[in-house]
Amino acid sequence: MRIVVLAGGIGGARFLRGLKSAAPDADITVIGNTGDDIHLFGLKVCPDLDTVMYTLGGGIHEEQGWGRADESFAVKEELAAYGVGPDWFGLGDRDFATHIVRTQMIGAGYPLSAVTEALCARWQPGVRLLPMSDDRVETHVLIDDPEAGADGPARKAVHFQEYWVRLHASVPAHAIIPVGAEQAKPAPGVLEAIAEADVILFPPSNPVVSIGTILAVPGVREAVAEAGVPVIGLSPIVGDAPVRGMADKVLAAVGVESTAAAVARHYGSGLLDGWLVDTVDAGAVEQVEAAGIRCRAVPLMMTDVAATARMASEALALAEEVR
Ligand code: GDP
Ligand code: FO1
Ligand code: CA
Repeated sequence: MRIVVLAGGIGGARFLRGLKSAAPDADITVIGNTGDDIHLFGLKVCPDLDTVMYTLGGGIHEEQGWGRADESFAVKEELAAYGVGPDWFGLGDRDFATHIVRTQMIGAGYPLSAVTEALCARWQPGVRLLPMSDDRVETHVLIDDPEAGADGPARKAVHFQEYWVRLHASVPAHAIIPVGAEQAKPAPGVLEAIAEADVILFPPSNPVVSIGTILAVPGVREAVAEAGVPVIGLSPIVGDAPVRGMADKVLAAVGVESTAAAVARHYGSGLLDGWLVDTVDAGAVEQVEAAGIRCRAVPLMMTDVAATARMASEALALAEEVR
């Protein structure tokens, strides 16, 4: 069975670990979000691609969910001693090596998709990991500008990582802008994988800045909608709040309530055939089905690989039900 998964970072990566366990013989292609990517110290950092690669390859910092296990921070300390920032983004020494290799290969002319394949040759994630695009797409967030003068614009755009990591999404987001998305082309293999899939899954990734950004690459949303195979999503919202992180802040920016039903309606029946909500949200099933999306309530907490594998099995079972 060929499974395509549109994935962000931690939510996507942890789900994929369960999916691999539930469907060990499946051919899994992951289309990864690159809107979180940021250039720091002259290096290209791809947080979501790396989170998937390290998690499936056994190199992830388990508790943190991003970055490398057994990390040290000598380079970060030395940069700080030079007064060279930003100091709010924690790049570890082991992680730096990944960004150096990536940046060097890109400088030599390799597209990000080829670089990702080369990095995965080391990590052997057991899935085909494709960036959504080889073109630069950078998510920016429109916020109030506390330093705005009386005549200037009252708002400013900051990089997603600045909003998320430096500001902890503590100020309202007025808009989410995937800069460059309109001009971006899907990376080689992306549209082909979607067209050849037997099932397409939306893991419990951020609906706006992870899956939303992937769908913003021209051609991807259309390819998913027209693939003619079941498209099944799992809610990242449980009990009217994100399980982890600040997805509620970016959902508010696009006018979507932080409920499992509202996220399903946001994707819509034109895209989604099935939606899994957590058992605490069983009351949402009827609302989701009223929107034309088949819905089931099952435990959706990825507490360990076995529990996550059961979630993946439920998603695949729902796919057969709607097929
Ligand atoms: P990010 O790029 O690291 O933010 O990761 P993703 O976009 O892939 O996923 C983030 C989402 O994962 C958050 O909105 C969380 O609510 C969701 N999430 C994290 N852990 C769990 C879990 O155990 N169950 C469910 N249902 N969602 C989860
Ligand atoms: N997230 C943080 O909250 N703080 C950090 O210092 C941080 C550093 C970092 C370095 C490499 C990397 O691949 C990811 C990193 N993340 C960090 C996570 C990253 O910002 C994620 O994109 C967001 O958590 C949401 O997707
Ligand atoms: Ca992300």
